[in-house]
Amino acid sequence: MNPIPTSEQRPLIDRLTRVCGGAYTPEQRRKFFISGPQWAAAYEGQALFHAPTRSPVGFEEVIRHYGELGIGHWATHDTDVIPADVLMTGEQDAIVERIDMALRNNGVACSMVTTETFHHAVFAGGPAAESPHVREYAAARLANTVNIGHRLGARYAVYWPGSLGYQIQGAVEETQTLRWYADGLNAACEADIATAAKLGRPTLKHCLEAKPFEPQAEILLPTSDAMLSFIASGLLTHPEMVGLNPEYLHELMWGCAPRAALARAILAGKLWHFDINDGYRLKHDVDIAVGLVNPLDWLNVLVLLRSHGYNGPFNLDYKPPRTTSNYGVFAVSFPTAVDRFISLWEMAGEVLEDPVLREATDALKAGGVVTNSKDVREITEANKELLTLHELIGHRLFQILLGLHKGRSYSL
Ligand code: 3MF
Ligand code: MG
Ligand code: MG
Repeated sequence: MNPIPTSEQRPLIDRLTRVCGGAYTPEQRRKFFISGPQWAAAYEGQALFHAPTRSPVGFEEVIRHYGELGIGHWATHDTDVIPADVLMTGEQDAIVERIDMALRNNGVACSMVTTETFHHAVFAGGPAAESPHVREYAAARLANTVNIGHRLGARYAVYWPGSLGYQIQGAVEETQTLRWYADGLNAACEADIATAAKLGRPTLKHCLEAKPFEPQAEILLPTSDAMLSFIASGLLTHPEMVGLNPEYLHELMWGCAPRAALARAILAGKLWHFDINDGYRLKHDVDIAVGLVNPLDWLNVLVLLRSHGYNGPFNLDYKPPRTTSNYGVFAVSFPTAVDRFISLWEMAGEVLEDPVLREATDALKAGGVVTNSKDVREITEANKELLTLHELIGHRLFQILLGLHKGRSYSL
């Protein structure tokens, strides 16, 4: 092939994307509670060892693209859209007005707001640092974000306490830090209750998001399970207002089965929000788009969520790779991520209806014939053949993932 001139590269991307087929329409995409974060679309490709590869993109452009693509919801950190030094000033109000206008003009709703308590130098010691001034400032930031959320019509607030931990052992007393962290959340809930009452709106759902490593060396609440125990610890004044925003990759990173973490959150009644992405076990937070690494696991995750009637947001918290251009972010990255998610969701529906899977699981639950329930040998023998169905179930899920249950199209 000859070298491709720059002017022909976008048409090539567009043509090959069309050839891939299988795209859903914006109207179909809008039927799902899918949210696109400001920070995902605006990510410029920078990291500790990486210079940016894309140019900055503001919220007006992101919201316009989301509207066109059929991503019906938008989420943001406070500082993604409001520079830290004008937060809580009149300038903030003017920006929030512009956001509201952009959302209305593009038929996009704000689903979630979140406070950045990990990036700015003021949070070098974390959001629950020793200094009472830092903690007071953090609490004011959380309350301010809650108010922005109400102003924009959000129903969720998310908290990723990224820097709640330490680099240097012994420098932080864990119980004290966790108490201080709870004070911040309590202040956010109190502010929410007051604002919601004033506006006649329901209070927000406050969702904690865990990540096992990064950006601190040691993390005080590294997993969704740790957060469940924190919610139940007695430190929160409104535990009923606080639930979870698990992130698929964050659970995978520590070696967990994400589906099992989600199951525990469902049993606790705390699965309220879900960050969807993909990546690898025991690696750093690569934030690859949903389904590109573990599609079979993702199918199983969505079967669990569909069968339990999960109706919260699916938040596209991934990072378009550094190799994707500004153009590619909206031409390829977001539409394909959304469409893989919807394909997997549809397949999860097929799994739940599939006659082979249904009969196999029913048979396993029926078990074999046992006459003496204390006879260990008889019980073992009675179920021995049936248990082969576990492997057959795996095969059938693979067939559904690849569409092979409808017949193979490749000719021998
Ligand atoms: C970091 C994350 C965060 C959180 C966000 C929401 C930058 O790994 O996943 O995204 O999702 O802060 O509160
Ligand atoms: Mg992540
Ligand atoms: Mg996340």
